[in-house]
Amino acid sequence: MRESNPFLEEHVRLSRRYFMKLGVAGLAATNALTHWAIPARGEGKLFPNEAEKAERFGSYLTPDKLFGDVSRGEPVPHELPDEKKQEVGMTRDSWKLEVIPDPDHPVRLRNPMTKENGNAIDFPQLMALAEKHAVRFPKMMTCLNLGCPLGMGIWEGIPLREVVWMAEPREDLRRVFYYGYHNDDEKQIFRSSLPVGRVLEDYFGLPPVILCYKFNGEWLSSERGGPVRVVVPEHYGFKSVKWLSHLVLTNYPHSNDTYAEQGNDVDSPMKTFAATLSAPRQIKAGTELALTGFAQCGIGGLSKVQVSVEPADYQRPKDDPYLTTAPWVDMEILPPPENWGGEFADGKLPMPMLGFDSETGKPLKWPMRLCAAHWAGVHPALAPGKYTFRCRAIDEYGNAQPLPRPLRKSGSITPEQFTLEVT
Ligand SMILES: Nc1nc2c(c(=O)[nH]1)N[C@H]1C(S)=C(S)[C@@H](COP(=O)(O)O)O[C@H]1N2
Ligand SMILES: [Mo]
Repeated sequence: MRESNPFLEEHVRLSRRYFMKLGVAGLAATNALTHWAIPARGEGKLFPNEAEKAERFGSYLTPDKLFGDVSRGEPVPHELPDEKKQEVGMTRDSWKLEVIPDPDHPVRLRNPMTKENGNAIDFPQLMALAEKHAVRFPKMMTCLNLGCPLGMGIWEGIPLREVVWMAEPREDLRRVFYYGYHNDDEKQIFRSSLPVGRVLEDYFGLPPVILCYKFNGEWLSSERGGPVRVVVPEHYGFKSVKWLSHLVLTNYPHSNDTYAEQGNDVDSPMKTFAATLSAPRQIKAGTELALTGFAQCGIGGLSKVQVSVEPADYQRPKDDPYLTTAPWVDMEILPPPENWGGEFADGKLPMPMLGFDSETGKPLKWPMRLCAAHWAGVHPALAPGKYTFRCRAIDEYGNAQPLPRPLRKSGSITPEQFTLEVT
């Protein structure tokens, strides 16, 4: 058994309070969370096991060192020695951002910003812009190709549009391409893109697309993409390019994201889904199931989390591929945490924060879009046998999520499902 883990305390505290209110024997289940053995990090960051997941979402915000890392490159840029980082612009002292027209699909710029002309943007200039324009907001980082989100963070930066306007675009600007340091090897480039409209305006009350330089109140670490990365609030991780070095303003009307090359859906925003953190795989007959978990509140919002338990040999009706007739039981979405975790002193968030009331420091809406929500609940006791356990979310519009997609590579598209044995 390992020592109690401070990162798990908030999830345990909230779910314990929930179970106490119900007077259920769920305490044992939530206590068990704190005694999971946490394996060495590494590969596990991409495919976390139960214990790592519990740790990643044990407090509302994920500390940097527990965050999942998806970085390409030979070598991976954040593992370069410090001297090399300094040489290639991967430190705050040496960082430069060029803003240039696309040579193949030009845009007229009055003020292209390049190292050659001596007017590329540097970190002190970015900080000067931050004094006027800095924003912060909470967002979950999720890789389109991985089931488990990489973590939940507070991202701080300046709206990308401020820098686009500085280049004084005059004509033909349709998209913004951007990429980061890639070992000066064309083949290693990791590029993403956005329509200019999304850069210049914030649709549907979304936070702006930012040039991000702080994560959970600290300078953005090299692993998270520091000194500066793009963060696109509503998108999967691949739009949030790390070690940003170039903005390319283009008249090309299509996305040319590196991620499109592997058959991914590169334009659909983050989906809503729910999953368990603590759920038995084996249980005694007559014992209620004490369950806890997290949800990703995607672009469709989140109104409910539900679980269902059906006999494993049950022949599901052929005309119900989306499981509408499964015996769904509502779970309870837990309230905002008192201690937000992450690296914030006292677990308090700095204000102002987009989506929060500055006076009270509380979120204006709960659960928050594009963020995590934690849940807990109890499923009635079962007779001995083998069962199929499922978990799903219901979005703000009443749709069960994730809704099916005819392309597997479009984010989490299958509800969580596992076998439960009752003895
Ligand atoms: N320059 C660069 N940016 C990148 C990547 C990369 O390999 N290189 N990976 C992307 C992908 S696919 C994801 S899911 C996110 C992961 O962000 P994180 O490592 O901070 O969790 O970063 C994105 N930004
Ligand atoms: Mo990703």
